[in-house]
Amino acid sequence: MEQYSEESLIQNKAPLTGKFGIPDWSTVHSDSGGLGKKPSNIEEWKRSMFNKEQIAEFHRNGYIANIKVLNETQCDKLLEEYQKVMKLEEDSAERALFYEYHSNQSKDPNNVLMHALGHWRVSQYFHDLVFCPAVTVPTAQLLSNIDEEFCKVRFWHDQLFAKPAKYGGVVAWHQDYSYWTKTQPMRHMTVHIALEDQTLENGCIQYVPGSHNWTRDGKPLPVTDFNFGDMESIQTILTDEEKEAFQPQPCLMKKGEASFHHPLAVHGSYQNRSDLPRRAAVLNYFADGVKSNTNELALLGTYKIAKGKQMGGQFFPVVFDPQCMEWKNNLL
Ligand SMILES: O=C(O)CCC(=O)C(=O)O
Ligand SMILES: [Fe+2]
Repeated sequence: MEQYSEESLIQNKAPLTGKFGIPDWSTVHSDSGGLGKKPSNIEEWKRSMFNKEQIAEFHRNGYIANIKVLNETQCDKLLEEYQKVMKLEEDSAERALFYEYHSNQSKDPNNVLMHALGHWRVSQYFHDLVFCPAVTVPTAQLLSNIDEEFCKVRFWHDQLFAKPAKYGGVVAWHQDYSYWTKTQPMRHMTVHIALEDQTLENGCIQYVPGSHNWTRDGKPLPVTDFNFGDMESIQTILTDEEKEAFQPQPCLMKKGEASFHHPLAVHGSYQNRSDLPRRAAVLNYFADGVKSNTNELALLGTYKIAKGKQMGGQFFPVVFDPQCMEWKNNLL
């Protein structure tokens, strides 16, 4: 059952205490300023917009990479939070707020992948990242319909992918929407932020250009490995034509750069054999109007949204609204 109205959460400036007795940042539906000042005029907002060429590149390849979204200080603040998140005890109140938490999703000690969802609820900085204009403004452009420049965007969920030094594991080739059976239609977006430089040695993210057109009866490719551990398992379900077109492009992103990808863009990453960790912060969004496709929970620890009802409420805040007074007045 929904406890708070969206209106009250938009006004709310400090996190309310939830049932586990600690502040829950999902009760704040705006940037709290933890990562820096919000844009105060249209020129500042516009700095985050993609140009026509960038939008065309995204639609052609299914992704666009090397977009600077965070500065050094912001990355360092988030990395500090990362350290805290990695150290949380299994029975802590904080861990109870996560949607998922895998210390090593592969279970193989030589192939370690820490993967978590829901940290925006426990960390002010990860919360504020969800509302970052450098991420939300291009997302509103890329998800918009043909007849509009921007659409209203909601947050779906966040993810951390951390590969420790030397034993860091792979993320097997996948399409994100193969895992997202609980929300439709497919108007989703992923933003993958490198919190430290990504290289071939530390397992940078890689994309298969054009693979956002690969479907099966209009649906995504089936999941071949729920734990992301078997890198090449996708090959077992590709057509000969897809196998031929399977030419991954590594994205050598600098600390603070991001890639934006289509929900069907095939991507993955190899092991981290370097002497330093490789950590990424991932944000997932959908266009306002996306509906629940299940009567079950979309994410553990949230509220049920009946099948056919629009996704929204405490856990799926609006992060960009082209109709919001601030944006509209400034555009006039
Ligand atoms: O960290 C990685 O290499 C994989 C991330 C991923 O699957 C994503 O950003 O959607
Ligand atoms: Fe992914």
